[in-house]
Amino acid sequence: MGKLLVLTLLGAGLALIGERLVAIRQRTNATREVRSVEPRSCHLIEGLENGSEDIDILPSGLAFISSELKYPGMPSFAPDEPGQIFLMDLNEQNPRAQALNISGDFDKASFNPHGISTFIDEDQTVYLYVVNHPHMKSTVEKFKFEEQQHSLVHLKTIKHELLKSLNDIVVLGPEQFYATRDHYFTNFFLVLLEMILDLRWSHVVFYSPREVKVVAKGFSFANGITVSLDKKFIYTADTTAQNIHVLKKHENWDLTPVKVIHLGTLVDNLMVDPDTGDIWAGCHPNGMKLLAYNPEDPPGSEVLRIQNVLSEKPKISTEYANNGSVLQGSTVASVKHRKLLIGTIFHKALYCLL
Ligand SMILES: [Ca+2]
Ligand SMILES: [Ca+2]
Repeated sequence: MGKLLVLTLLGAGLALIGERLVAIRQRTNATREVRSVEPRSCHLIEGLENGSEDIDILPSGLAFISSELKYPGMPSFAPDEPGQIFLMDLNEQNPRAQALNISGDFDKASFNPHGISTFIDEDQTVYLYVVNHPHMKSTVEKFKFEEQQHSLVHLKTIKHELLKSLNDIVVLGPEQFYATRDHYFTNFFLVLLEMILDLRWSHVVFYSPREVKVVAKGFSFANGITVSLDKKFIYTADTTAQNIHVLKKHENWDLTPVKVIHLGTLVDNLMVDPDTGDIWAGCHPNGMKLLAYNPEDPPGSEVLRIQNVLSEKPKISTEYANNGSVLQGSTVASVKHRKLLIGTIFHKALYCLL
């Protein structure tokens, strides 16, 4: 009886592991290859060699780029260098990326910038909010942008019990933002377990100085977050569920589900085209190639555009795709007047004319 029980338990255990492995391979598109798609003209951006995870473009055409992210489980080609924020002026004929100076009471050595979001106040002051992972923890840093000085002045660090394992942020008021928590756990091994079991404990948090609350939950891996042009809807990417959630924003900042757009690729950051309202999504066509990085068979890049987001049948098109020979691990695609910037977790960045 004892042996039979051991055998039964062993069999059940192996079956469960097998089932989980199959599920992970499906969630990460482990067998998928991409075919190249390239806009009219693209070139790599000089000076951005070690990641450009998130990119936010101001109405004036100035683009902020977060660079050199260190994220558990992901490769980093510049592990000893602190992160930086770069600026590019898309009004220039040949825009160049230049690192911004950071001033104020701020520990630059542990700067590890991830998702970013800009906010323009009524008096036209530009603020940049940055998800930071100093020593692999999560904070939100608020900076004031000083264009003449080409610098960011650090104003404050925001920390909260609910603001853990942060990924991206969208700022919608002088002190109000939504942020995605990509995992419930913060310990790497527990995160791994959370992913393997697909617990769906990832969520979206609302922050204001008065109130902090969870406003949307049940995500496998909540990642990019942004807002519609009319500010009525929030778009959130669920990476390993391979979809985008459209959520309605209410007066009290609560969010309610409207619909889910399935993309069949591992969606990372989302940006909205200021001219059309289309969503541009930086995606990972094959997540397994990211997790098990092999320079001989690198992870590729993919950018999708979603038109007529609120209609019954949104139109989804591939605007850029590459097998990793040019660009690896794309996270974001930011557009402004037919100019496109594509960023990556740890690799290069691309500038294209559409
Ligand atoms: Ca962002
Ligand atoms: Ca992200």
